[in-house]
Amino acid sequence: MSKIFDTSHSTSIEIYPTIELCRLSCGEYGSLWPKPQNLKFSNRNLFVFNPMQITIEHSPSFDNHISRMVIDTFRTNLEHDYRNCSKCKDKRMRVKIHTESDTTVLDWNTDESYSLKIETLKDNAEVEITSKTIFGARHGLETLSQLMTSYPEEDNSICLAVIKGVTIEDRPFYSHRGLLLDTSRNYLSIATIKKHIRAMATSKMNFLHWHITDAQSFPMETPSVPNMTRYGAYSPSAIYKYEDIKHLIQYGLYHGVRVFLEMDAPAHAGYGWQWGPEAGLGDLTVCLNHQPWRQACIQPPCGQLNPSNHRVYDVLQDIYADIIKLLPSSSIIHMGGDELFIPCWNSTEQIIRYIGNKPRSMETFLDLWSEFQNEALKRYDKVVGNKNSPVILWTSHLTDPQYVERYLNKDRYIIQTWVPNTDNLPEELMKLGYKLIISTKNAWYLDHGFWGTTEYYDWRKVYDNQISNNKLVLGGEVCMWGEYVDDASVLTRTWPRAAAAAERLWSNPVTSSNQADARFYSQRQRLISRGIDADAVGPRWCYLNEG
Ligand code: CP6
Repeated sequence: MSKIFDTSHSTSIEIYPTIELCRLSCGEYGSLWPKPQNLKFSNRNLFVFNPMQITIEHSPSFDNHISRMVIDTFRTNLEHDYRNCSKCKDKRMRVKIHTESDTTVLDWNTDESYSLKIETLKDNAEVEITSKTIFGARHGLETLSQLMTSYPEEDNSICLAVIKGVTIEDRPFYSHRGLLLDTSRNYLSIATIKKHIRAMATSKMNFLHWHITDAQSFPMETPSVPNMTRYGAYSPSAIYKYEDIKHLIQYGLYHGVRVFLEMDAPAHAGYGWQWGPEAGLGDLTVCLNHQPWRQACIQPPCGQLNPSNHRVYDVLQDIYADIIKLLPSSSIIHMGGDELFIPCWNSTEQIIRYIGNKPRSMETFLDLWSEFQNEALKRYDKVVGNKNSPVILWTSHLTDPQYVERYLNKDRYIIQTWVPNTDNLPEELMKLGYKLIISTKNAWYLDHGFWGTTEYYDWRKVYDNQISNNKLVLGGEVCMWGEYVDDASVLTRTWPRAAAAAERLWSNPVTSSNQADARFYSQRQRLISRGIDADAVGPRWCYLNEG
């Protein structure tokens, strides 16, 4: 196993003790992000103690590999350097964690609630964290770390300070609090993806939607089909090795983040699939590099899978089998399903022949698309070994309210909407009983504003995007499409704006972003102190003078 904790990221930042200390105890919610559902301070004063004197006790159900890594992260996040603080040598903190279950399954049914209590008597801060699952306990530790800050003494030794008395009862409003990263348009290094995971954990986000392949490149190593990366990776070093993906999925769990993969199909598939003819399997992908669409290669069709060639399903099955071996026991997959460009299939001779004498109408092509989706699902189920693991699909013509019931089983498919918040498609799909994940196109598309004519969404717009509180809405996702970002810019583009969505999804506040300024500045500082290159929120003056 490669090294999980890399402490090299702890940049030495300037510490502003007065500001930091005020942030802990000033304002209704201190510097907590996202704000908890219930919080009561019983003593807002600060207890200064020795970072070397933190003990953590836990129930046996919290004693597994993941829990140990969770505790390690907690320690890493306490931004002090373990230099003994002389003034408060004997002041200590004792943390007790009570966790009911030792399940390591993180999905939409996982209970992430926790309660946290701090009481301070003379030389001792007693902390109690109670939760149903280790994921709830992790949130409790995250909150605890946000109730602390480093405290430099005059002799240059560094102590910690914590709020003396507080009681918190907390649980997420939405169970899906996601971020989409796209590693096909531009490759992102494993180190960058890990930073995103750490940033997500800092804001209690829990689903990383890894849009790992698209038409432009196929960087996912699939041992059963080595041709995919051989033909599809930008370069031999721009490949996610099988073991790296496995490692990242684990790394996610240590941070309370479920990593799930999307291999987009049947559109958004091109590079990686070109080897069919040479291998005697015929065309697996069609329209790749075709005029006149090539110029518009940032959008499809730069390739779509060929539904008239049933060998496509054999390859899909092999890839699915590889993916499933990577996943934790419960499988969650995203099958894409967005932006099929019918003129591509309609201009491909073998597909026209396959359709035979059926009319070349919209409905005929939707039937063909649905045939593709059903067969892909069958192959997936075959390798999973059951027929009930959830599958996510984007909204498309297949999910039009007039067709959706004909094509997609609502007990099986979860639909991810990417329409603007003025569109009532989500409402219509809920009326039909579909579960949804919301990615509001005019608020939560974090790539916007850097290309085309679209607007940039500042953190207030991200924060103030209220979504339906219907039970069928599992939650939402902010999207960082990869056309115009790579390792050099993706973190600043994503953070801290994604954290604004995190509070929307965790707390679903009735207040607006205007009431969140001071805490949002703090959260950005916190990301920086944890080694995440989060963008500046505004002039530093605001950080020093607000709230
Ligand atoms: N890539 C994929 C994309 C987009 C989608 N799917 C996208 C479409 C329109 C805009 C932004 C992104 N780049 N695979 C749509 C879900 Cl404006």
